[in-house]
Amino acid sequence: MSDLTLVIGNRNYSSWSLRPWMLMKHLGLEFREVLIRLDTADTKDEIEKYGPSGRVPVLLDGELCVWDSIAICEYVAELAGRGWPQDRAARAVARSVCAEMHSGFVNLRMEWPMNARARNRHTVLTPGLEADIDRVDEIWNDCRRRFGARGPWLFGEYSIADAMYAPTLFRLNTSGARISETARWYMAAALEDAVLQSWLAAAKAEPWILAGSEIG
Ligand SMILES: N[C@@H](CCC(=O)N[C@@H](CS)C(=O)NCC(=O)O)C(=O)O
Repeated sequence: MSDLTLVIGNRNYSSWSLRPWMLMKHLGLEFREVLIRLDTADTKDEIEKYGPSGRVPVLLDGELCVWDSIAICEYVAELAGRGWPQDRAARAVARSVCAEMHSGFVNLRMEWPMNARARNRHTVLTPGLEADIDRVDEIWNDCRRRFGARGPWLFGEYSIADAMYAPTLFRLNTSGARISETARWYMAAALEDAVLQSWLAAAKAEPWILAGSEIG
């Protein structure tokens, strides 16, 4: 039996927290949530009560501590017995696009920080930002075309890849990114997802403002 607690940051701004939270909800796992406000004098001390990296998300399963979004996604997928595509080739591509998101997209991350409830933001499109958006578009097209036949998600059924790209949905939506028709279709369907909508509703109810993420 698992005894799961997911430690997250502000729902409106914490893109890394959103990823395992989305996956765990989609996998139907029950868990408690602990929310730690980011960017306060106590943030580091509060996070250190739960995990060693000074960052959220952190997952506690009884005595076990798992930190870093991708490690948490892997762990809960093992608990649930699903989360990656079943086909080996599809799974390898899913792992590739997850690794690329986890290690890259620096311009997208810095220039369009996640601000889930914000709309109609306008910023200068730098070449680096444009390249990141184009690459996301290319990934979504490729996954949908090759692996998406069995459902609306990147690999048909919901997978870790959709969770890893969930903050990108908010980022592109906030700033009205121009993307291809296939990417728009995926994004529209994924934004309507009830699980994502429940995160957004909670984000909208948060009173806290992080000035550094209020861009555009
Ligand atoms: N590589 C980590 C990144 C986690 C991360 O940067 N989390 C941010 C919130 S989204 C954080 O904890 N910031 C705390 C701080 O900067 O004090 C992961 O994938 O989980």
